[in-house]
Amino acid sequence: MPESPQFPADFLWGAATSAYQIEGSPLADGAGPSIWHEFAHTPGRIRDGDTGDVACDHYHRYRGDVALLRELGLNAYRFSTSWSRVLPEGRGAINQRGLNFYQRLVDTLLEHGIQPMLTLYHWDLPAALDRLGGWLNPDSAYWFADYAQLLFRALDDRVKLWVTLNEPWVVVDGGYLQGILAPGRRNPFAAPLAAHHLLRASAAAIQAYRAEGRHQIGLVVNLEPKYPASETAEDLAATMRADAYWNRYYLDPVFLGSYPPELPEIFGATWPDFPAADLEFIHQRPDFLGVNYYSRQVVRHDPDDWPLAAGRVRQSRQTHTDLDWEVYPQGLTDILEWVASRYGSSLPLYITENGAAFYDPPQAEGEISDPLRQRYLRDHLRAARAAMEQGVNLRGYFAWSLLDNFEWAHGYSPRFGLIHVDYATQQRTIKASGRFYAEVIRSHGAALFKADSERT
Ligand code: IFM
Repeated sequence: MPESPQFPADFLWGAATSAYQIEGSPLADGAGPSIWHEFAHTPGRIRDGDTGDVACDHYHRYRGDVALLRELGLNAYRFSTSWSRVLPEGRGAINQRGLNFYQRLVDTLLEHGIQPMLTLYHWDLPAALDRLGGWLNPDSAYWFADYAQLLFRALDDRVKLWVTLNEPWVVVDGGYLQGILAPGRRNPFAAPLAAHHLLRASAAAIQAYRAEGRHQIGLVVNLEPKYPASETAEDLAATMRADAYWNRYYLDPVFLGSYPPELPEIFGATWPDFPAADLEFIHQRPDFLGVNYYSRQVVRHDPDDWPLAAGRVRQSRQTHTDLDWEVYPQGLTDILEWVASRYGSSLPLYITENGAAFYDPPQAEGEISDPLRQRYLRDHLRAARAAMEQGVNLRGYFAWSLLDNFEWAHGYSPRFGLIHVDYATQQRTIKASGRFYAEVIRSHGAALFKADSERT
């Protein structure tokens, strides 16, 4: 009997990666160093002293990796370009060999019938620009727009889905406020400025795209729904602060033209008085929004939590991943419905990342059984489908990640891949979750709703 499809025929079934996390060879063929190259080479910054020098060696193995995407039946692939591969100094002279790498990658994807979604910035700012202040320099918006325009001109004939920034929240919180990610600053005065210039940069790239691009450009944010631990006024207020900081900070200015009112309260004296003209400029509606979803937060007022006073209550009865992130599929339905209701139900949405770090070693026969990841995938895809049934305009899903890869300050120990990577040999092995995803794609989602015993 034919399986009844659960997702539209044009739904994008993808997987996501980013340049520094998989490519390796960060300085090859004339590329310049990025802040992540320098940060990873700073002793003590990354677990076990890991770096992205080799990573998954995707820079040399991309053809094989695209063949794996094809083998899984994916029709879309989200990747990022490394700014300093293309512009070693961040601006000025072009490194044609770096640009050629992305031309070859896109051509190979298209030869295999896989639609590229290209992210222009997934955290790896050219180190030369960081020396000029990085995202603290107001000119960073123009540097970014110029870099984006170079990529548009080179690839817009083949790339139909563009993303300006990946997760500006993480760039700012990890890189400028907490100092645990590149460039490693811990400065409450810097964070709101970096956030503001990132938003200006995204708007400048959207404006540049509107002038000459022919397809669609969007923004990708990481969202985490916030639920109060109790109904006390303190917990409810803490939940609102956490929601403003995590979820509305990078969306309200873009879609509504203003920052959430809680932010000046959170940042206190370090919150600048931003010019109204900047907010007008930032207020440019992208063609779509990418949502990265991993977990939720149950919030309790906690004066020791800086800067939000909004602590996380661990839910001991729930499964947690190797990074101690609670597995909570319902949160995906909730956050998608929230986005649609707050920013407009016609806005096309993609789940641009979703996945879990679980370590499952290869078995003797070379198989890799990863039941917790498989269940995570199944339950989150079901949650996505539930949101669609409530009217959410969801167009695609990208699993994080295609391959096990460099998980930033955690190094290589957390494994998110649908495909296992043996870092000593670079051998790739499709995990059981990857095979399951292939079956889901082949059946247009019907396999998600079969009882485990029915699946082949
Ligand atoms: O690996 C990261 C990715 O670079 C951005 N989003 C979250 C993933 C898992 O932490």
